[in-house]
Amino acid sequence: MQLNLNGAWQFRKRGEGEWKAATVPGCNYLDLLNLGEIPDPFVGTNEKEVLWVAKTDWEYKKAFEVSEAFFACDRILLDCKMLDTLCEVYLNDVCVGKGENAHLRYQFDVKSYLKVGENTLRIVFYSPVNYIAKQQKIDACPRNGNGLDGIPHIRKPQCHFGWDWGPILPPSGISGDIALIGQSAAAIQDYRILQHHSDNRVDLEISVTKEQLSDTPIAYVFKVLSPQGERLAELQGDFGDGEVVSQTVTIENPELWWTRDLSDCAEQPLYTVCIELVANGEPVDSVTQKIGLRTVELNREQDQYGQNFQFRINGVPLFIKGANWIPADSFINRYTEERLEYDLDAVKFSNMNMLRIWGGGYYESDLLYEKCDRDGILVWQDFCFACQPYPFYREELLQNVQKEVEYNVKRLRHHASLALWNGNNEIETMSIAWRNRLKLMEWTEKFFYHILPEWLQALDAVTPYIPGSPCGVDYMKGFDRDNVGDTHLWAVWHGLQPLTYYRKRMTRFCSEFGFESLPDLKTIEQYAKPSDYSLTSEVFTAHQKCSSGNMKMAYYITSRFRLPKHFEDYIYLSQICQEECVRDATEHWRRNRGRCNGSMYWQLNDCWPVCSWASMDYYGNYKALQYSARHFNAPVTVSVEDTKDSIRIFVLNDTRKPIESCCVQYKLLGFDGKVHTAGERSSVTIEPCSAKCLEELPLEKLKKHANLQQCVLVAELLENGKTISRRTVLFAPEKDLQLPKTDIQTKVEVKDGKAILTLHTEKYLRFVQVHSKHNTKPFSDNYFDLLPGETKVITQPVGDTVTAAEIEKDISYFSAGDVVPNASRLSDAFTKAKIFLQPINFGNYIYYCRMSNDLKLK
Ligand code: BMA
Repeated sequence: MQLNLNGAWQFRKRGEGEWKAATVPGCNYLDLLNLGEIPDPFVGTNEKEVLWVAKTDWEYKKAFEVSEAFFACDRILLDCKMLDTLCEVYLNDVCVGKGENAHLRYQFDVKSYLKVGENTLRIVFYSPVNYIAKQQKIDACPRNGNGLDGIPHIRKPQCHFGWDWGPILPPSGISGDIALIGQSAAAIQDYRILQHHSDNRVDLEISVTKEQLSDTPIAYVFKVLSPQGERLAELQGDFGDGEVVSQTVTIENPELWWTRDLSDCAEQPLYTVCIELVANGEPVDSVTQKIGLRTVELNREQDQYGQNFQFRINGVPLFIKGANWIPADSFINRYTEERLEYDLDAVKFSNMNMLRIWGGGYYESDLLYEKCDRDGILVWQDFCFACQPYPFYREELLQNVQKEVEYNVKRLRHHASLALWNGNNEIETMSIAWRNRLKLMEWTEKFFYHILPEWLQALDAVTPYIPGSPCGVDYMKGFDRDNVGDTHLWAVWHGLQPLTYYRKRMTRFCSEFGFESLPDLKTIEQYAKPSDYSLTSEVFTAHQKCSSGNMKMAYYITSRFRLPKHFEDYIYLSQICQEECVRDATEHWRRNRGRCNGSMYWQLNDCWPVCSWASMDYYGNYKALQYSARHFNAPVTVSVEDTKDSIRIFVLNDTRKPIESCCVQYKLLGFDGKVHTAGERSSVTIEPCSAKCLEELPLEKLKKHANLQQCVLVAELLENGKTISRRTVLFAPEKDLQLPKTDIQTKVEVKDGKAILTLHTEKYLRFVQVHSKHNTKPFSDNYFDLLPGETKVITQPVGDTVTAAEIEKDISYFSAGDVVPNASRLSDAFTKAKIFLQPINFGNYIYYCRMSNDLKLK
């Protein structure tokens, strides 16, 4: 029996003023915004104006009726899926419980406080900002470079308090579903489904633990359904005197679950397991769990390069292609299922097989993992600790965290997508700042290397665990090394190293690296006025949270392009640099597959409109990187390694099938379309899960055919005579070339809700951007090179009411040859030097140079 308590509530400042309309699930900021009592924090510099909200205590209340029938239940729970965060819960003015952890589901036993008829629930939330400030005075944690100090004192997404891409907007409120649940006879306290894989069969060991609520004897029913919904097994029996029962169901010829790149199916097969408790022939509690049949391992064996870091699904080694995920909105309650699908569409569009749910945010919603199960996307799940040491020596914190771990591990452990538990984000890396605080150092080791894995062993011994990311071989040993563990490579960007830096890094697995860019103009228009359009304006600085971030974009742009005259071109160029940075690194690691096993860039998404590392901005506009990832992450793709001496053409195959009679063609093409030289390699077999170099072209030889400054090298992978993948390489930075200006003949049609754009050019065009002024939906491709004489068709969802003429007006075309320089080359060099010499940048540069000196663990 359930009574849903979501919906209309009332709220006010604690003990003050009139009650006003609120919505649950929700939060104080959203309620105030709905009432028009605060300006939109995402616009202009409003973020600063609304901090008072987080410095205030709030209370929420709701009156509701409870019928007499409810009281026939043996137990009535007030079920709160998320209380954010520090709160007291009053039912009919009696305090029935407290909340102190937003990562935890609270269930309070309230039968004795309820009455038939009207009841009132009131929840008082205490200011998270005041709380952490107070706790800091009692026990100061090291300063937080990313936002407010003292965040380790509260169990709430740490990025709520500001991050180097996120605003300081820590909400309070009833942020998850809330309901009364009436239970009778018995309830499921815990259940477990373990898989034992052997030749062409999987044994499912299903167990359930009950909690007895009355004297009634309890029976159980287990059902297993195939992915198509047929009943494969049904088992039933009595609990007898025990609290736990366990049964095994065998599945012959199992349909295995794979990641997207290892499977031919758009959706993965999921079996259903239903567990039911029965009293007097009536079901009293049940759970339905979807599972995917698969094994997952993190192979960390010693090998010729050191110690491996390689995920395996059903024994098949993977190259991980993915991105880091942050909370999708500063106010998560307005994040809808539709938006989640949209974001996961971007993940699929970009051919990713893993998402890392980063530890400064949430353990995400059930929906996210369910959809990843469906789509064959693995999840690397951080525990929610990031960048700071936590005072685990405080018993209250440890107990609080233990409940959080138990709840979330039980909630997520059955997901086919779950591939890894990671203790934390970057606590060891950052510890340089608090190395003298021995107690913090000791407890960081104790917690992540001993306490947490011991808890985990009892809850989920199946999913691999690492103590932190990046990790080495032991506490504070090897987390920045290439021969062990995973790495976060920030020498490019934070350390101002050149983009080519990654080519020197043969990391076993890169779980973070990235490059910032500006969001789409449509997004900028939401928060800034044209008068703010400058990287140094107050509004732009407020929407850039990384110190010196806007200047760093300019710094890197100068390495390949001229600094532009028009502000809009900064958007374009920053996105191109970002795309090139991540593409080049990922391809490098894929070419070295086996030794390098993964590339997950920082970061997929944004929680508000901002200049950041995201490949898709807050409003869902794909940046150049999101498009490019579709190609560089494609399971089968061509890749070019260009060095100062040669061009090497590779084919990368991440599928389980060999590519038989693979054909690669290359040509050296003048910008005007003249073919200076060409060649082909065919009938080569590329083994499954491998990378192979098919051709090496010495530059000396190419130079004999043409002036390389006026040429592009095109490498293509063909299947049945059709190009399925293409790479283009220039022989000098764009700023030193005479790139043709955009001159495209276009044809626009609308069919089945899609715009079909046919583009044709007579000259070589570099990084063609097709931009819509109003439509956020992604094009089928974008930021591509067009070859002389080429015709390319791309599509974009537009709906049924738009005409071709309207689309023609809405869309513009731009390419690298169109960038107008702002000033002289000397002035660009001067700007670059000035940025480099800023103390924060120069300091970081030195730090990262030293970090990168010795990349091997001795
Ligand atoms: C990584 C992350 C985040 C941060 C990002 C960019 O280290 O773990 O903490 O936002 O870098 O600096």
